[in-house]
Amino acid sequence: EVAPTSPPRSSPNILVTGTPGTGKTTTAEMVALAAGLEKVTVGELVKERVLHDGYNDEFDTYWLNEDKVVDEMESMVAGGGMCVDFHTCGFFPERWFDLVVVLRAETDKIYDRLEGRGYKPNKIQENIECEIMQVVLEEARESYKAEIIMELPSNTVEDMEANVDKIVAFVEEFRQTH
Ligand code: DAT
Repeated sequence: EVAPTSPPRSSPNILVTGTPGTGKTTTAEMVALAAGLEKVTVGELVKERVLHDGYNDEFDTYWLNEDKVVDEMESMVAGGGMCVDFHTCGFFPERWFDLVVVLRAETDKIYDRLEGRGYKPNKIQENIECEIMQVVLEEARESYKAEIIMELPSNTVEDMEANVDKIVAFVEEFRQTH
């Protein structure tokens, strides 16, 4: 089987990933608005289009059906210009993304944000361990070239603004060179 070559894109596809509570959705929204990208919050898509295999009661989340997610999203990302946010990143085809942003946050920030969202203690604990173990960063490193991975701190509002500026600058540069 011959690997399909990446179609040329004049506008990049960006993946914003990280442990829940690191600020993906907020950051992706701001980037989409500032850079004129289309935003896809994969978690919402999974629920709305039933791209899952039922509910996992223990962790209050859906059992993700990765094949269904990839099939559903293929045509969305085909033309470029998408800003995608999701808490896991290894199952997307590598060719989809021009930039993979991994947001990072300190334990107490994650704790406060997830508690504020009403997460159960075991789910908060699981996510804090995930952040400490750099699970998402490792997954990104296993799945994408180092040159396209941008690891960014997301502890404060100032961090978020700086992150948005960096990502928007990438989008503008990409558009000028593609
Ligand atoms: P995620 O999509 O990664 O779960 P979110 O964007 O929903 O995260 O953010 C969770 C909450 O934390 C939300 O109320 C916004 C806040 N937040 C996120 N990143 C932040 C930052 N860098 N500074 C201050 N607040 C932040």
